[in-house]
Amino acid sequence: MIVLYYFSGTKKVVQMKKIALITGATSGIGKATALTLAANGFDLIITGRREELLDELSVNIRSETAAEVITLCFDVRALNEVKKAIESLHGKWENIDLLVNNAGLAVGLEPVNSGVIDDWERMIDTNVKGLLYISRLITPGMVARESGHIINISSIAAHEAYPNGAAYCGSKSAVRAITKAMRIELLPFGVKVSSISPGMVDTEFSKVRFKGDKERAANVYKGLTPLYAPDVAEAILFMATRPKHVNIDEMIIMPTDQGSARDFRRR
Ligand code: NDP
Ligand code: 8X3
Repeated sequence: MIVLYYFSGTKKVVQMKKIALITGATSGIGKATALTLAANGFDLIITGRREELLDELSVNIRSETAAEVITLCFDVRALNEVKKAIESLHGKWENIDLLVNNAGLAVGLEPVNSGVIDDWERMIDTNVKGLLYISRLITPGMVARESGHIINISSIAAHEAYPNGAAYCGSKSAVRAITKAMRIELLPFGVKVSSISPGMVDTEFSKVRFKGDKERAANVYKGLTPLYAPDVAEAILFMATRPKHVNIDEMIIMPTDQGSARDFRRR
């Protein structure tokens, strides 16, 4: 909010639009969150590795909403790329109000005795280190302004470890622990930190987990109704629009057809 005083003595309060930076906005939950936040008054910085999808999304957002949007193309695992991208922000775009740490993935589904080490590195580097890199670069501004909100996308896998998912479950448990530590670290500065843990969401997630095997990916959602990305985006919008004195620390959101990480109602 800024307050303008005119020579006439009148005072005008101008509500500035909030700025949200969303990682992993090229697909799934991140893309739906971008569309939802844009439709609800946020200006956006959308990020991801696939530049053409970022460009496509920014065109859609501009044509469908009044939101201003800029794109930043980088890999969250590459600290130098993350730094360059965040340092390229100028003017109002430096003042990020909401950071949605969403970029992430599962790769492979194997037990620890035969798992692929490169898969583990991709998950830990993206889901854990990438989230920390972005947070390291964006939180100083929030601390200086004594305001801001970070929403980390965790998973039901952080709450219930399952077999063949040691690295993914571990990475999402790390996100949950990081969220709690960050909340306490940023408490003196009035910066909110939340996490949301979805169950099964039908996105590109399973295609990535099964390394492009479309049939195996489709089987995950067979016979049940999973969550869809806009369901999670709406929950993120709810978290992001609570009054200043309210923080949703943690939210678990599941499909009605899913009772736990491993229990499903399939018909
Ligand atoms: P998608 O695969 O549809 O989207 C993942 C997004 O992350 C893409 O935009 C991708 O963009 C981005 N991304 C992945 N790796 C990188 C990287 N190295 N650098 C930058 N961006 C990256 O999956 P979801 O939308 O489902 O996943 C979003 C988040 O939700 C993840 O953190 C996931 O773990 C979590 N989640 C998903 C659930 C599900 O069942 N789908 C359930 C619980 C949590 P690009 O490829 O363009 O870089
Ligand atoms: C994605 C959901 O159950 O495959 O985080 O871990 S699950």
